[in-house]
Amino acid sequence: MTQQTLVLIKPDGLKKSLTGNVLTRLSETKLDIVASKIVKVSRQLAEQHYSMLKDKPFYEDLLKYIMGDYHKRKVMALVYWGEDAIGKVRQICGSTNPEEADPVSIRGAYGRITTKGVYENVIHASTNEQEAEREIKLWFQPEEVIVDLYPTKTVKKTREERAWA
Ligand code: IDP
Ligand code: MG
Repeated sequence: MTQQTLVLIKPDGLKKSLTGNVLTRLSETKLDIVASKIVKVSRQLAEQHYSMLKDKPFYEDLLKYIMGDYHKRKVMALVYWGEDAIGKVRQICGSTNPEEADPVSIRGAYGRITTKGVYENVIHASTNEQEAEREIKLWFQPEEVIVDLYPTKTVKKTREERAWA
């Protein structure tokens, strides 16, 4: 089944110069990258991305983590696309808890738990198709993705935009 999945290289991954390593590991999947960008994560985007976890005790620290308060204020966002994309990417990521993750997985190899209890696990990947759709639509606009993943509509935008001078 052809699927798409959202991948984020989190601020700890960028701070530790792990981008190349992570992308190399993900290339084992032979999936296509169909979108990518560097994002400065706002509080609003962080809250929307982790809305399902808002009742967890680690929620505030998680927001700070993904916004880059502890590392660099940026994440790399990508969409991977192809056969069984969701499972293939999750497999290489490893378990959520980096101490329990397979040592050769990305999280097992590069993740850590901070003394504050935050799981700094380097990478985010969608867990199912519903989550992938919600997350891809949150992080990317249709024109930023080079294939048609979901139905679109034409809207007239009137707000002023910044352009190269
Ligand atoms: P996932 O990233 O493997 O899908 P989720 O349960 O969706 O795991 O949690 C999102 C993120 O929240 C994790 O990647 C991790 O950074 C953080 N997190 C999850 N559970 C815990 C926890 O028990 N303690 C601290 N941080 C956690
Ligand atoms: Mg999750």
